Amino acid sequence: MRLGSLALGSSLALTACFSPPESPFTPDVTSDGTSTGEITGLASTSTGDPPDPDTTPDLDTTMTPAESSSSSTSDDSTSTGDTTDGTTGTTDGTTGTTMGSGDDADGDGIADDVDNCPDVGNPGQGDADGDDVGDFCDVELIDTTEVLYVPPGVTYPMSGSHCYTGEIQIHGTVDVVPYSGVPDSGTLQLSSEAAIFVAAGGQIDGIGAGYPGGVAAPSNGGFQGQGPSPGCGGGPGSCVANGGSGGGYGGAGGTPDPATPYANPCTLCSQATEAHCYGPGGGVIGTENGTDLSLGSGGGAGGNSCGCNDSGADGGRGGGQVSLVANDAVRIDGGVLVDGSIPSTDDSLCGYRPGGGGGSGGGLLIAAELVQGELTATLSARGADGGQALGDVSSTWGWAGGGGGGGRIKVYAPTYEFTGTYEVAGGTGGTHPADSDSYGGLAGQEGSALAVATIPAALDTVSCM
Ligand SMILES: [Ca+2]
Ligand SMILES: [Ca+2]
Ligand SMILES: [Ca+2]
Ligand SMILES: [Ca+2]
Repeated sequence: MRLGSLALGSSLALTACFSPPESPFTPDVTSDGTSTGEITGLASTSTGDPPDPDTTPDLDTTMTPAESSSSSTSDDSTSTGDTTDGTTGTTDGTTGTTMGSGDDADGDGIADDVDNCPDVGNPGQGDADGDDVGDFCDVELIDTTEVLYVPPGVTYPMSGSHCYTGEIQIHGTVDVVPYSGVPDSGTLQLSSEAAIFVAAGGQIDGIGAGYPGGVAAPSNGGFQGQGPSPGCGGGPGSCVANGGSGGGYGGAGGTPDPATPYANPCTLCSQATEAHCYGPGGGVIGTENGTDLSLGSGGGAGGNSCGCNDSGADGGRGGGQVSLVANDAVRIDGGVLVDGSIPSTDDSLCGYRPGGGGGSGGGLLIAAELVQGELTATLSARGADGGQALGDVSSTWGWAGGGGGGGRIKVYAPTYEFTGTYEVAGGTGGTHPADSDSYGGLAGQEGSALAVATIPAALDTVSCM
C-alpha cells in the first residue's frame, strides 16, 4: 500500500493523535473537506517559502545523493556483494561563500577543484581515514562517532543502538544481526544529530531478524514459535499432521485451514497431542501510535505424522526491529525491510510433511523533522507466508501453515515528503498438494502503518552525548 496517495480505505490509521503540519512547505493536499490533519497525499512540492531556520533541515547541502563510485579512485578493497546502481549526484542552486575557485557542482561551498567529494554536499569535508577522499565518496566503510557510511556493494552487520553526531549514509546494505538471545540482537537503532539517508539500491535488512519460529518436536505436535505473540505448533497426525500457525504483531497470525473435517482445536499450543489439531495464530500486540516497538514473533512448527519422529516443519522467523531517528531529516530512497521470514519446507521422507507458520512482520519506526523518499523507496514489515505442505511422497494429504501477521510501521514527521511504498500485509497461507484432502493455511492479518506530524517527546531530540 502507498501512503503517498492516502486514499486509504484500508487500515492506515492517520487520525486522532495528530497535529497539523507546521511545515513551511505547502503540502500538495487535495482536501476532501472531512479530514483533519491526515497526512494525505503529501507530495514533495516545495513552494520555496522560507523555511524555519530552527527546524528545517538543509537538504541541499546534507542529503545530496552520493555518486560514490565515480568520484573516488576505485580499488579492489570493497567487499564483494551486490552492487548498487549508484545514484546520480544532483546539482542544486545553493550559493554562498565558496572555497577554492571555479565550479561548485554540489553547491556545498567548496569548489570542485578542492572539494574532497565534489558531487556530494559535504561542507565539513570529513575524511575519517585521511586519504583526501571525503567520507561520503570513499570506498571503505566508515563507522566513527561522527559518521556512518556504508558504500555501495558493502554489507555491514549491525545491531543495538548507534548514535552519530553527523550523517548516516547507507548506499550498500546494513544487515540486522538476527535475534539469538544475545542482548540487542534483532534490534537496530540508528540515531543522527543530523540526517539519515538510505540511497536507492541501499537497504537496511531486518528480514527474519526477529524471534525464531518453533522447531519440529521430537514427537507429537510442533513447538510454538518464540516471542511475545508466537504462532502455535500444529498437532500430530494419526496419520496426517497439521501445520503451524503464524506469528502475530500488528495483525494476528493465520491458522492452518480449519476446513478439513478432521481438524480440531488443540488444548496445548506447543507439542499438542490431539491428532490433527491446530492452535491459534499469535494475536495483536503493541500500539498503533505509541513509541513502543517489538521484534516480530515466530510461527509455530508443523507436527509429526504418525510413525515419524523429529519430522514436521519449523516455523518462520519474525521480522527485526529498526528505528531511525534524526534531528533534521530521514530520507529513504532504498529499502528498510523488517518482514517475517517464510518457513523452510519440510522435505523429510517421513509422513505427511505439513507446513510451518509464517513469522510476523517486525517493527519499524522513523522520526525526524523531515521524512522524504522517492517512489523507489520501500518500508516493509510484511508477515511471512505460511510454509508449504509437501504432503506424503505421492503429494497427497498435506496441510500447510498459516501466514504471519503484518508488523508495525510508525513514522513521525512534521514535514512529510515520502512518496514510496508501505507494506504491512499479512502473509498468505501456505500452499498444498492439489488433491482434495490437502488444505492450505489462512492468511495473516494486515499490520499497521501510521504517519503523523507530531514527534513524540521521547524522540524529539537526538543527542549522542
Ligand atoms: Ca562542492
Ligand atoms: Ca562536496
Ligand atoms: Ca577518506
Ligand atoms: Ca579511503
